[in-house]
Amino acid sequence: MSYLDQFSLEGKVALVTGGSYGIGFAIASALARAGAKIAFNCRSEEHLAQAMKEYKKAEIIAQGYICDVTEEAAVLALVAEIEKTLGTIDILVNNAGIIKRIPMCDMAVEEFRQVVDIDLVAPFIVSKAVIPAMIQKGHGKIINICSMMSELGRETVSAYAAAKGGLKMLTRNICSEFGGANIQCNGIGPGYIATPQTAPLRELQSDGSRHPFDKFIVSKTPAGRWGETKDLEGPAVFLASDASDFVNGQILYVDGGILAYIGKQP
Ligand code: NAP
Ligand code: GCO
Ligand code: CA
Repeated sequence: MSYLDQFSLEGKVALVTGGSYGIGFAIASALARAGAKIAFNCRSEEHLAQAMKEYKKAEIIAQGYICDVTEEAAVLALVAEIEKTLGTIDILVNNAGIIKRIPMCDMAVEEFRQVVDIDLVAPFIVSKAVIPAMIQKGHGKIINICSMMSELGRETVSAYAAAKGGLKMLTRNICSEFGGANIQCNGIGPGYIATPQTAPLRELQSDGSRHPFDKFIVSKTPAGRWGETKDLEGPAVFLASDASDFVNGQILYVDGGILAYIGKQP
């Protein structure tokens, strides 16, 4: 037994929601490299096909499914299919999420509801679908992908911040309700990570200069840079592995120091 065996995911089955690109793809790839068998889902056939090519290129065997995480019947069918083909799910990463950047008083209720549906209600739906088998098995790991907006607000992201703040508390509640069944539920709170979701915040201006928000975030980050999806890989393997068996209900912020920093003097 090597000391590092506690980080191994050999023999484990992981479901990563929204694993077709971005943070979900990176986390699924990391869990696979640590030994887990991977299942992921997304909504778009095109994204699924592209993701399967990318996983193959990375020499990762992943099973991909079309499933909208807000549809409970589809989620239950997905979990049953994974249990049939790969085995019961040991590790769930609730990663699928969207953001709408709209000033609150201009935001339609339906738009607010859609963000909360995907970013908060869906982690409840998927967690509820996998927990009974985790209890049966005597162990389980749930990792909820939270956000800086689990702690901070900013203009135009009211629905997203409400959902991610709720996801922080859902994480703590799953810990409280199922810690006794040896289920550890923790969150990862990424800082500002370069993915399609944040691409609008990094778009070059018409004069070729950097987006003001890009400059703002780099000044607010002690690391002095945007995060990359690979920055989340080690934290995800840690929280998915035996190495974190006594860590429960925590949000691990992987933010380059943003939450600790008042910001560079102008
Ligand atoms: P992204 O690039 O937009 O990817 C989102 C993923 O979720 C895609 O695979 C998307 O695939 C899938 N998805 C969206 N809605 C879905 C639904 N209803 N059902 C199933 N799959 C769905 O986002 P990201 O930047 O990688 O972010 C991933 C997670 O990290 C999100 O929860 C986000 O809030 C969180 N986060 C991101 C950052 C950041 O800076 N990027 C920071 C903190 C937290 P389809 O479109 O094909 O469904
Ligand atoms: C935004 C960004 C953020 C990031 C992330 C930060 O518009 O402020 O999209 O919300 O996605 O959640 O942790
Ligand atoms: Ca364990």
